[in-house]
Amino acid sequence: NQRKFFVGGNWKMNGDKDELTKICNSLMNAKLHETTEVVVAPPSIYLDFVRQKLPAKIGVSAQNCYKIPKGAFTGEISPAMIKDNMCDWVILGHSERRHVFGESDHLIGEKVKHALESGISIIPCIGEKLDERESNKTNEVCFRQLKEIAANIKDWTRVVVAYEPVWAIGTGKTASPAQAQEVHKCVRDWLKTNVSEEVAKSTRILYGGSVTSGNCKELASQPDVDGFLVGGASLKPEFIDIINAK
Ligand code: G2H
Repeated sequence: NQRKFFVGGNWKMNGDKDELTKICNSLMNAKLHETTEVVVAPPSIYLDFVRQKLPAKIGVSAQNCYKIPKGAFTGEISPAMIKDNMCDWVILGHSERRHVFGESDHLIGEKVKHALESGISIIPCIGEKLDERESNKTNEVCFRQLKEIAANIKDWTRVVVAYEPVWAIGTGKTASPAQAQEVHKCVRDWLKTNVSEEVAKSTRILYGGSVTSGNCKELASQPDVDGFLVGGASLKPEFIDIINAK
C-alpha cells in the first residue's frame, strides 16, 4: 500500500486563541507516528495564528474557500489568501457547507478547480444523508458528488477524498468498519473506472463521522480506509490516539 495514512482535524467553528494554543501544544508535545500525515483545519480567522505555532510537518488547512482569487465577495476567502498565510490545504464540500449553507455540487466543482489551479491541496468531501442511505442511494449520491469533483481535477497528487456519511456526523453514530469499507471500496472502484487505475491506487480516501479513540483502530484496519477527517474528537486529547491509530 503506497498510501500514507492521513488524519485531518476539522475544528469547525470552535476554539479561541487560548484553546487553540493548548491543542497546538499538545500536538507538539505528543509522539506522533511518522507514518501519519497530519493536517488541522482551524476557523479561517485563526489560520495564521495556528500556522505560526505548529511545526511545518503538520499541515494547516482552511475549512472552505471561494472559487476566484479576489473581489467583491463579502465574507469569503480565496486559495491565494490561504497560501499567503503559508497554509497548503482546504476542505471543500463538507456536508455542513452542502446542507447548512446550500452549496451545490456544481459550485463545489468550481471551487475544486480554482483551489488546485491556485496551488493548494484539497480535501473534497462526499457522503449521503440518512434517507438516501435508507433508500439504497448511497453509491448514487456519492458518485454524483464525486463526478463533479473529479471533472475538475487534473493533478490527483494534491487530492485527498473524504467520505463522510451525513447521518454519522456529530451524532455519535459511526458507520461500522464494514459499512465504511464498503463505500470506500466503491469509491476506489469508481476512480479506477472513471479516472485511472493509478489514481485509484494512490488516492487516499478518508472516513469522517464520529471518529473517536475507541473506534479508530478497527476503522483504520479496513483495506480502503486511508485515514480520517475528525471533527469533535480533534479538539480533545484523544486526537493523538486517532493520529496514531495506524
Ligand atoms: C464530520 C466530522 C469532521 P465529527 O463532519 O469532518 O465531524 O467527527 O464531529 O462527526
